[in-house]
Amino acid sequence: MTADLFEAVPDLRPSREAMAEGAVLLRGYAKPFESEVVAALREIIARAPFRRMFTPGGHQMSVAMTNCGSAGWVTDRSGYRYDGIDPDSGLPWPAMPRAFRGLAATAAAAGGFENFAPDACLVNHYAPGARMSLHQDRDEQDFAAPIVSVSLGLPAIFLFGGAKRADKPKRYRLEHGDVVVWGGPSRLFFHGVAPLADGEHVVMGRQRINLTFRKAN
Ligand code: MD3
Ligand code: FE
Repeated sequence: MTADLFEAVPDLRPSREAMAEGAVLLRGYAKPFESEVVAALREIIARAPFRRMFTPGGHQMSVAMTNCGSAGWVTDRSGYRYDGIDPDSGLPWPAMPRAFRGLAATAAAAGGFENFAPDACLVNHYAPGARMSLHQDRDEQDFAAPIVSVSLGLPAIFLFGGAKRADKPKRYRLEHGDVVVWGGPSRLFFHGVAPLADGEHVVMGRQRINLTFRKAN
């Protein structure tokens, strides 16, 4: 049985670490999905290239973004929102690949959230120096659904605060293949990413990519 094999070979047992109530870190969970996920990612980027969007305040983000799925997260001078159309091409965002859907749903279940069916995947691209300041994710309709994040490439320091902006963030190093499921009370916690340190990742090169699966609508 699979469960017995994991017991007998402790290095193969997926690790789970509670970060807060409803937040679970599954280190290396995405490794078995790596080749399919990276291949699907290449196709998405070919159809909907990364772009650095502008915040409503007029600042250009250091993180470059794209999306797949029926809804995509966008920001411009008029605000933050989900939109089914890529504003750069005027076309619908690429469909959510099967490999993405499968990884997100099995990880959510492993984190305690059955039947997670994301309609949006925001793909974040960090070059060395790129960062994401402390914020909440609150542009989605349904906060009962978790958010699942998959880290690829260079390691990053993830800043995980609390319900209030003033709550001192804890720091977590997120590496290639790590998956985090954020649900329950942690769903609306403040979080961010420290400036990416330079380096070279054997599979992904000089970058970090984060897949963020959400139920937007
Ligand atoms: C924690 N992205 O896209 S992982 C974002 O690594 C975002 O690119 C980061 O924050 C990144 O909004 C962090 C994803 C994440 C997403 C939602 C969360 C972490 C979260 C909601 C609550 C708490
Ligand atoms: Fe976020």
